[in-house]
Amino acid sequence: MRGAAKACANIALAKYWGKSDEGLNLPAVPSVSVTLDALVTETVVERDASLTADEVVIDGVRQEGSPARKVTALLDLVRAAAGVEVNDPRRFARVVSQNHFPAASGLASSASGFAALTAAGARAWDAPLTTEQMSALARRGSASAARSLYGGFVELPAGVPGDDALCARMLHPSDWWDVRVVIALVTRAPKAIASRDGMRETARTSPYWHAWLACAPGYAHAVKEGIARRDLEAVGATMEASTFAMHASAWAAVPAVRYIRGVTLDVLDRVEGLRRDGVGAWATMDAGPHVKVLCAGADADRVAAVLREAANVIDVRIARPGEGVRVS
Ligand code: 2P0
Repeated sequence: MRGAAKACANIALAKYWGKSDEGLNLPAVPSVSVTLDALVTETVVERDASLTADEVVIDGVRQEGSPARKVTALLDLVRAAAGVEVNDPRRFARVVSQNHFPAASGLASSASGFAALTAAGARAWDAPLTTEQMSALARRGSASAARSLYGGFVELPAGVPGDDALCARMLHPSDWWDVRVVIALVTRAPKAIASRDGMRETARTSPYWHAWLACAPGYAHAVKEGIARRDLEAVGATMEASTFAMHASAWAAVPAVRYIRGVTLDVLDRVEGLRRDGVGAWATMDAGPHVKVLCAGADADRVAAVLREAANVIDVRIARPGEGVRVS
């Protein structure tokens, strides 16, 4: 009757941007990520036959409208997998989800959120799902969530339209490589453009969309090879190339889809400065202005200290490769 799950967010080292099938939420390009132990979402799903709709509370706030509908849509997939009748009047549940994140938006909470929701829901309805099947279901909520079912270093291939079984897979466990991701939070403002809308507009209007599609598989391949060799310079440089190619394709949309703010550039200057000083540090940004810096475990404190000096950096956190979803 009740399932609880904890999932970590993840950061893409080779970026996902764009869909091959909007209905099934299939990515147009392969992506590679590292799961992060410092960004955790904890979700409880409790079936309650007295409810007349799913009740959704995220970070203490009752959700209505689109966020609640997205949760219900994912729970409908879990319920279907468990054999619950579509119109069963006793099918509803109470969902309580808490993000244990530093206080700022745009930090991949949809990845950890949908991963935890899928796993907690599967337990609540005793759905006989493998991790692969849960990853495929979580993907329907948010493609990056498919990766958060797994710990360590994770790949999500591009999806062939219609292939609803597409799931992520673990490449290497969390103890494979002693790297850190240093997260610099630069604003508390909510995200300007939902990534789903940003991707759609990039595909629809950007003259660089096809260039992005052509380049992205090469980035994913190079990142995978680099992780296998534990080659930080190769992974870091490719991650930056993937990041800037993704953002450039979005900037060229009409009107521009721009997540990078002035303070983002200031942090990027500091990361370049670290490299000039001989510290192996490489930056990435997702659908928001925050900067995440990949570096060796031994360099993380120095990188964090330099980022803390930047004006407008609100908070700096150091994350290690984290574990996959845990259910109780
Ligand atoms: C990623 N991002 O690979 C990329 C890089 C943002 C930039 O996955 O539409 O919330 O729900 O599948 O997973 C953010 O997009 O998008 C994302 P949907 P999602 O991490």
